[in-house]
Order: sequence, then C-alpha cells, then structure tokens
Amino acid sequence: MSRGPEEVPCLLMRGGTSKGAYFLAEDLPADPAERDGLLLRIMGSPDDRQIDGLGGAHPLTSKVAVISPSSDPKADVDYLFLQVVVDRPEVSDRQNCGNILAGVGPFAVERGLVEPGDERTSVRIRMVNTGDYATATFPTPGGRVDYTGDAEISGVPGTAAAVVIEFPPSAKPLLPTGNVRDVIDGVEVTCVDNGMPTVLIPATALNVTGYENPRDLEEDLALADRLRDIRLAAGPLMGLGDVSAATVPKLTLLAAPRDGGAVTTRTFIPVRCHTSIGVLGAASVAAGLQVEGSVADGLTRLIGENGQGDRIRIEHPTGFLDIESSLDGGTSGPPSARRTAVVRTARKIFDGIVFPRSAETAPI
Ligand code: NQM
Repeated sequence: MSRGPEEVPCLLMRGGTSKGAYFLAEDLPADPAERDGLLLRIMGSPDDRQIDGLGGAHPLTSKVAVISPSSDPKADVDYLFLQVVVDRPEVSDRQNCGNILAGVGPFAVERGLVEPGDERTSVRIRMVNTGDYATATFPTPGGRVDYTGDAEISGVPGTAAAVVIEFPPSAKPLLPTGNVRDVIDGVEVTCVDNGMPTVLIPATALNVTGYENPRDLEEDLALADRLRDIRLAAGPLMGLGDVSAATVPKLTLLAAPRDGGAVTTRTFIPVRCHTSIGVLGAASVAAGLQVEGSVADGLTRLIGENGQGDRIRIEHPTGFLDIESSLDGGTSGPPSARRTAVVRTARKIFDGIVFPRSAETAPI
C-alpha cells in the first residue's frame, strides 16, 4: 500500500507508567524543527485535551520515542526521547524518560533492529538525550516479544512481562552543584542527577506534608510559585542553564515513609505533579537518599535497616517503585552511582499508520 508523505508508521506503547508514540528515526524528518512540527500535529498539541491527536492530555501520555540502529559499539540502538508539551507548541529533547525506555527494547525487536533470542533478549540502548546507556532484558519465547507475565508495577493495573533495566554508572557528577546541600530561595535542597536532574526538598520546608494527593498539590498556587522559583534558580546551579522552557530539573518533595518504603515522594515534572514517579527520577531520589548529609537525612529509613539489600523502595502517590541503587565514594571523594537497576513492564497497544493533522489547519 502506498502512503501519503505525512502518513507515518507508529507503534503506540505503554512504557512503565507512561504512554508514548514510538517511531523509527527513518520514518520521521531528519531536520529537528520539521520533525517537531510533525510530532505536534501527530500528538494534537497545543491543546489542553489533545483532542485531535494521539496525546493523552497529560505530560505522562504525551511522549515520543525515536529509535534507530546505533553506530556506537556499546549499543544496539539509539533512543531519543521527546516530550511533547500538551498546551504549548513545544517539543523538548532536554530530558530523558526511563518509563518510555521500557518499551524501547521490545520496539527494537518488533521493528527488526535487534535479532531476538529464543527465550530472552537483551538490548543495549544509548540514551541520546543524556549520552548514558541502559540494557533492557525481556522475554522473547520463540523469537517473539511476549508482553504477558506476572510483574506488577504500581500505577499500572494488572500484570505484564518484566523488562529488567540496568544502568551502568554515568560519567556525569551525581551532585551537579558540587554540594551535598544548597540553599535556594531560602530552602535547603539537595540537587542530584542519577539519570534525571532532580531537586530534593523536604516537603515541610514548603509548608506541605508530602502526603497530599497530586491534584491538591497542583491546586496550591503558593506552592507552585515556590517550586517555580526554586527550579529556575536550580537550573543554572546544576549546569543546565536557563530552564524556563525546559522540563528539567524535576522537583521531588520528601517526607518520612508510611508504607514500609525508604521515603515518601511527590514529584513535580515540573509543573504537573506525577501520579507516581519517573524511573530515572526515582533513581536520582534513591541515590540522593544515600548521600550522607543530604536533605533526606532524618526523613529516610534506608536499606540495611529493613533488610532490603541495595533495593530502595520509593513511595509515591499510587504505590511504590523499587530501585536497586548503590553508591561509591562519599568519604574520600564525591559520591557516584555504582549500580542502578529497575523492573518495569511495557505493552504494545497499537501498531499502524498515524495521520497527522494537516499543517494548513493545525493551530501552529
Ligand atoms: O524519570 C516523567 C515518567 C517521567 C520520566 C517525567 C521518567 C523518568 O514517569 O525516568 O520516566 O519526569 O517527566 O515517564
């Protein structure tokens, strides 16, 4: 069947607790501005409801993965993550996404970029946004991706096949400001980056408990002002420059755990409050909890104390996310991540051709 110039092959997938449109890079324009314009029209942005596109009217369901064979000998595929802003005509490549990452390995097998194993397949992924790497391993009995299984993740109903993701240590500093604590806008924070630049803030420092539901927190306009000011000031301190149009750094409010985990979190991404927590966001929180003297001191019940080994359970609004995380250093030099791993699930929802809204009639 011949296709029109703007009819694009697309796989719609749930990756962890997010949902996104997955594309082969060769099916999108090579020019980033042209590509982003097309993606806005595919996802239905800008529009609060994204009614005319694939997007789900929330940052967690307005995501895109662009995947191609990798020329890097350390990787099988390159994964570029793009956040399509719901209500503004913006597409950002300034953050990575560890939830959408969960679908990248299965997508690579579905599209023939990686030869599947008979039982399981491991796909080595270069995450283009950050230059970091990940390896995803998932079941492929008989050479086909099997999405069914008994792994359960908070925030997704039912069970599915486990996608085990391992992150080798990043070359970037874990504490991007060089400090264990910084005072920003009068508040003591810890800025950490274990895959996602994140500002850790004790919830009570911003006059909330940290146990509120995300909607109530989003409606707190005084809180929104404080978070915006802290974020804008944290960006340059973390080496990210002007972050006024970026979706990083994220801001995570911390409170003492209530359900057997290491800490309770409410994460702003960066305006909407996450209904759970991002994977790399959780990896950054887990690392931050282990840094001696961080603002998490006194709020966390850490591993070892509850026999979890290096598994750190991060509580969030809809349950918990377990991260395997351990650090090196700390006493002799700056701390760095030794190992980070997580179990996610993913599911192929729809494979087909997406028809973008026409450039003539789109509101951009
Ligand atoms: O931190 C949301 C998500 C994410 C990102 C966000 C993510 C991560 O839950 O790795 O997964 O922080 O914008 O999909």
